[in-house]
Amino acid sequence: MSYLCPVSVGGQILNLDFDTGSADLWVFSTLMPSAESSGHTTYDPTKSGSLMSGQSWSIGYGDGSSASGTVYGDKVIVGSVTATTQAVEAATSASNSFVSDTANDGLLGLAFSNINTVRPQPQTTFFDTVKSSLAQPLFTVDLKKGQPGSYDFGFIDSSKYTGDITYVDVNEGSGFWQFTTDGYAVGNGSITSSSYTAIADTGTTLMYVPQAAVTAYYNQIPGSSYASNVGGYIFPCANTPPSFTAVIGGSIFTVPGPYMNYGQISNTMCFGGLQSDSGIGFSIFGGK
Ligand code: F41
Repeated sequence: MSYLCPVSVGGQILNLDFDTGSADLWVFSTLMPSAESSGHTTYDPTKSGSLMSGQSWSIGYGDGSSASGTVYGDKVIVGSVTATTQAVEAATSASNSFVSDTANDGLLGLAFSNINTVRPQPQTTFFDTVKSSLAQPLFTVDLKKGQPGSYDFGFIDSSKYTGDITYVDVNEGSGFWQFTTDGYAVGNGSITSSSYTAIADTGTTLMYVPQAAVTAYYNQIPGSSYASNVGGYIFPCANTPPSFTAVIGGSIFTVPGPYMNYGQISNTMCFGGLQSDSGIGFSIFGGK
């Protein structure tokens, strides 16, 4: 399940999925065949948009989904934050997983603008567009289990965290919120030092980490196994999985065991929230 936020796009309210793992703001639009847009709220660029002539976009995501279309300049409002002229990428086509998810009318990418897919002239993300107008040049994410979370633009709400904030260098040249992670632990076990590159991706549901960490994790769950028919590690739902800890910037971050159960996939088995990153090229700290 994704977290959706109502966003005003040219005065029309669409439900957009906020994604720190991509850098395009694209929307279902009246330019799509009705077979694709049916059930979605669509952006009509003729009402308020200014065509950015000659610009187009095409994006493919890590899960194999994709979308493409044309580009308009228009006003975008998120909560109390306004981008007077934002590149709004109006879809002419979207792949089936987007078409079938009628709760979701598009994406608002919060990765770095250097991976924006508009060509020939890449465009800035909503955050880069509004950054200079914010009280502080930052946004925060507070995700919850089983209830809506929140994104704040321009300020740090001290009621949303406890303790000290840990800072880590970000390799923004990658286009992602990418940083080095220094180790992991399973449950109450000791920390294994291990340096791996990871990204913080609110658009990805699960966590994908190096195979060694995944193997160590499922070794602690009796009856767990890799199930090729469902493409991931599964475990008996009767067992509460252990917590998973990552070492980042000298601090430890622990995902509680009950959060590591993605859901039931058969009478007795559940799909694990921790999966292997092999083939991706980096680890992904997802969780939505
Ligand atoms: C909507 C935008 C966010 N993506 C899904 C569609 C996230 C995504 O593609 N994540 C992802 C999933 C993966 C992966 C790499 C990235 O599964 C295996 O490798």
